[in-house]
Order: sequence, then C-alpha cells, then structure tokens
Amino acid sequence: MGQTITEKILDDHLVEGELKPGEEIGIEIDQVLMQDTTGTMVWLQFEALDLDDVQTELAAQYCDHQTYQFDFKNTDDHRFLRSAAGTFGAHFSRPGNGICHNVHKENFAAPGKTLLGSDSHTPTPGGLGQFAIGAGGLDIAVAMGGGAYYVEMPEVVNVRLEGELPEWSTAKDVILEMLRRLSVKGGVGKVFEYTGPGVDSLTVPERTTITNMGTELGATSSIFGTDEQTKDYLERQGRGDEYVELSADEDAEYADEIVIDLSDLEPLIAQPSMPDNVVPVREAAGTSVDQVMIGSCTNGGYEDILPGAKMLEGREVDKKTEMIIAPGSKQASEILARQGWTAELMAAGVNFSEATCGACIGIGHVPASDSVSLRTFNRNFEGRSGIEDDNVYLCSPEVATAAAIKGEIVDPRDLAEELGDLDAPGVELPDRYDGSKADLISPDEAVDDSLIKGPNIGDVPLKEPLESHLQGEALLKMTDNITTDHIIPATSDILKFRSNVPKLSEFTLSRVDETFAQRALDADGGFLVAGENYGQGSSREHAALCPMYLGIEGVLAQSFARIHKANLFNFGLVPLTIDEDTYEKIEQGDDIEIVDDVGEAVRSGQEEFTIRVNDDWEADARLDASERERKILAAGGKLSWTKQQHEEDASGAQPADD
Ligand code: MIC
Ligand code: SF4
Repeated sequence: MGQTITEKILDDHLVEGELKPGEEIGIEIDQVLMQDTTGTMVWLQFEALDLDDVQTELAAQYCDHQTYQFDFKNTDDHRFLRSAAGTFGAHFSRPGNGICHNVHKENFAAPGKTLLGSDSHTPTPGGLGQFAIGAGGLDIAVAMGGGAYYVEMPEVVNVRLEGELPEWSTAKDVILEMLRRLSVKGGVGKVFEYTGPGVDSLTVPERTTITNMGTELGATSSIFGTDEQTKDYLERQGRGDEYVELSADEDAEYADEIVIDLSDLEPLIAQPSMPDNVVPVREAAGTSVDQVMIGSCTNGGYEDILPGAKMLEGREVDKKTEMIIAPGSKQASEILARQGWTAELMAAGVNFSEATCGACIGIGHVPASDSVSLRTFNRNFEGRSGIEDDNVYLCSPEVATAAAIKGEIVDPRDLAEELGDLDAPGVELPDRYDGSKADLISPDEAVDDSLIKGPNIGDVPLKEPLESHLQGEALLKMTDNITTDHIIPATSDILKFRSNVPKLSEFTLSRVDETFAQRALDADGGFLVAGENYGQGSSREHAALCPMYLGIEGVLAQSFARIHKANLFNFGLVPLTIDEDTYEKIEQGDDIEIVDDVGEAVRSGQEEFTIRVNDDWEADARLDASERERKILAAGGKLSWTKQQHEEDASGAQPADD
C-alpha cells in the first residue's frame, strides 16, 4: 500500500511502534528548537538528567518572546540560554534576531527531517516538507539527549487544494477557512497534509502561514510535499543543496479528505476571541479600528510586510489608527530596509518594533481599553493581548493594511474599488534572502563553556511517585477550551518568572480565579475540573508544572489538548476523562475521591476508574494512556522516570516493570 508524506517521514524515523492511527510511536528526532520562555526549563532539565552534549543533528536556541528585557530576569534568562547553548552544543540566536519559527525556517528547516520544538507553532516548516511537532520542554530535553519522542500516531487527513487564490485572497484565508470549517479542536489527533493542483501556486512562505496556524486547529502537525516552489525557496535562502523530493504515493490512503477550492476563497477574518470565530471580512466591515499590527510567526515575514508596504506607498495610516510592524525576523527587516521599504512605511505613519513575539503575548503594544485591534497573528484568546475584554481580530496583512488606510474594517476589494488606484500586491519573494548572520552563533563560535545562572533561575521541582489513594477538593471548575494562557499567562509581569517555578505558581489560573493558587496551597492536594479541549494553545509545560507545584493531583476534563495532556503525564498529574453528565454534576468545592488504588491501577493498565463525589454519588472516569505514559505517571513524572531509566541502564539492571 502506498504511503502519505507523513507516513514516509515517520517510517524513516520510527524506532518503536507501528504507524497505526491512535497507537503510540517512538520517533527519532533530527533537529530541536527552543525559545526563551520555554528553553530555560529545557536546559535545566537537560542538566538535571546529567546529559552532557546535544545528540541530535542540530539544536537551536532562540531568544524571541521577551526580547525587550524589561527586567534583569529576562536578560539573565537570555544569558543562561547562551551559556547553555555554548556548553552543550546548540546554535544560539541572539535576542532581536527573530521569532524561532521564522529564523529556523530561514536557516535550518530541511525537508524530510523531523523537528521537535518547545513551542506549539513548531509545525511551521511543514510548509517546506519538514515533519515538525511542538512538545513540552521535558520531551525536548530527552530528545536532545538522544531519546526518542513518543506521540500518538495521528490520522492523516488530505486537504486537497484546487484552483488558485483570487486577487486579495491569501494563504491566511486558507487556514482561516479550515478553522471556520473544523473549529479549534477539529484537528486533535490529526496531521493535515496539503495536496492537489492548488498547491503549485503557493510559495513556501504562504505554505508556512498555513502549517503554522494548523496549530490553532489542535493538529499534531501540518505538512506540504516538496516541489519547484520548495527548491526555489531553499535556493533563495542559499540552501538549495538541502532540497529533497517528497510526495505522497499515488495510492496513499488518507483517513479523510477536505477539499478547498482556492478560487472560491474571499478575504476572511477571525473575530474576538477565538481563532475559529471566522466570518467574511465584509460581515465585520465598518467596525472602527484603533490598532493594526503586522507580525508574528504566522504573517511576520518579508513576504507579509511587503504587501502592506506596497499598499501604503504614497498613502498614510488613518489618523485614528495606529499601525505597528513587528517583523518575524531581522533578516526580513534588513532586506526591507535595504530595499527602501522601511522608509516608505515609516513615511506612511507605521511604527517598527524589533523582531520579536512581544505583542502576540501582551508584551508591548497592549491595546487601549475598549478598543479594536486587527492583527496578522494566529491567536486572539481573550486577554492574551495584555488587557482583559480585548477585541482582537486575526486577518491577512492585506486586510490589516486596508483597515489601517481606512480606519475601519474593510474588505480590501471594496477599498480598492473606492480608491480606484489600489492594486492587489500579490506575493513576492526577494531574489536572495541575504540578511546578515551576525546574530546566529554556531556551536563552534560558542561564547561560553559553562552555565551562567542568575538569582532568578531555580531548580526544577520533582514530584513523589504516584500515591495509591487520591482524594481532594474540586478546587476549580472551568468551562470548555481553557487555554494555557488562562493557566499560566505569558504577559511580561508573569513571564519573567518562567525559570522560577515557586514564584510563577502564584499566578496559576489567576485569570480564571485570583484566589486559586493560595487555595490550592492551603488545600494541600485537589483536582481541577474542566470541559472540552482543556489546555489548548501553547506548549508551555509550566501549565502542568505549576499546578503540580501547588499540589494538584489530577485533572478531570471532558477532553484534553494534545501537548498539554503530554505535559500532565510528564509532571505526574493524572488526566482523567469524564463525560458531560459527570462534568455538569460536579461542582466546585466538591470532595472527589478516586475509589481505585490509583498507583496500582495506573501501573496495571486499568482504563476505567470510579470517582466518588462528596461520599454521595459515583461516576466513571477514564485514563487513556500508553504503557510508557503509565510508567511516567507512576514514577511521579518524566524527569524522575528518565533518571530511573538512566540509573538502571548504568547499573545494567533489568527495569522492574519492563
Ligand atoms: C504562544 O504562542 O502561546 C507561545 C508563547 O509561543 C507558547 C510558548 C510559551 O508559552 O512560551 C507556545 O505557543 O507554545
Ligand atoms: Fe511567538 Fe506568537 Fe508565534 Fe507564539 S504565536 S511563537 S508568541 S509569534
């Protein structure tokens, strides 16, 4: 039987399991990437595991999220990361050099290779045929030390693209259309493989906009095959020799097929405050706009800023609107500056930020109260921009720039008709991506050979092995689609404590209930209760680590987001699935007891559990976990388990439970 692109790459990298959807597989990882706000934990865990050197073909550490360094703690984190990259053998990208996904795509992403990254948008280089997955930091540390990465074999869905994008419709509209059809949980357990005749006309930067934002569907990854466009992009990046041919076999079998006719797509926009709240721009037209931003790992590239520059040439940003461009990489800024576009944009009234994530997580350019912000980003979860009750819309650079010109949301086709001389900018790549590499330090050029830890950089807390009796209060009951931004927000006041778990834990779930952290500490154990898709969004393992630090024993939810569920196992928290009736019936403050001997049940492979609530009624709860995940859970988390494995390997002993 023929294979899909996903199956081909996974087959090449398979070290354990079978490529059967739903089964756990272990794969070899070729490349890893880390960013500044998850990277410190990765290296602290790498150190705690007594690992000496990076074992993957390539590891790259980026400093991109908090590059303004408002606080010495951020700067200390960056210095620690540089020292860790130097000590252990990773590439280091200096603060301001750009967002990990953009810089990785430009410099290292390679078709046919596997990439694991401590950021949920790691699937970005799927746009050039790399199989890339986002994961928690501990999984990255283990993979970087040479261990396999374990993941549930996803279903592979064929997204067949037909036709060509009409003028003013863009790659962003392709992924917004996917979100409109499938919702933010429509991709859980899936890989979206983009095929069909419509693919030919899409350049690699357009493809990476689509694969990047596949994360918002909850997908494990998204990928395109390779072709002339891939070759062309790699050549322009000076890496033509890294091209490999990659396509699905004629008789490849997909779990499902989605057809999108590109020629039917019109400009779309995601309304506040979920990426799947998508409507045609015309439906939102007329809304006054206070702020417009082009940037982020989705649409912050040269090819995303240039359309805005062309549209603004000889024009000005409307007087009631502010427009900011935060380039995805310094390479993009440098090329635009050399070509003179930066000056054009400045003359039009645009402000330039350094190349950073920044505003995407509420660091800088926080919208005014009761205002509207249009952004080319990928997430508009409520409050993520830095102010509660925000109104953030997500759209293409063309739609964003049209709004900046008009001061209100407008379909660019209508604006073009109104102005008479506004041409659709289309997509244009530079002849050569010839930005400087001054900010990229290779392992051979390393500045440090030992770790430099500032006073804010703490140890990684460990948990005791799983107890046999778990009982405690339902400390917080939450709704559907709780994001990791709710669990541990990433705004600058909180982000600076990412390397200091005791301090960071004080902010756990503060956006849902400010009293939670203290109540959890006082209760000395307890549970979280949630609806569907608990933990969607970021890969930040702090969203499991901090509840663990506060003594939370488990989470009862109707369903979980993939990366977060893996993080719960990694930090020894029991993720139990409950049905809707049970969810409805449990109230915050209820006493919850897991009736079974939990430690024993987890080890023995038991799937069905009984919970007793208030010593009054009982309900079923389910543990969906692989054998490996059960061992991790029983050991109190992946750090303890991996250490145990290493000790057993060193002593030549046979692991007791194998
Ligand atoms: C995000 O977009 O939410 C982040 C910030 O990039 C996170 C990583 C983090 O929390 O540090 C992600 O997507 O994984
Ligand atoms: Fe950075 Fe935003 Fe992309 Fe996350 S989604 S990596 S915060 S730009």
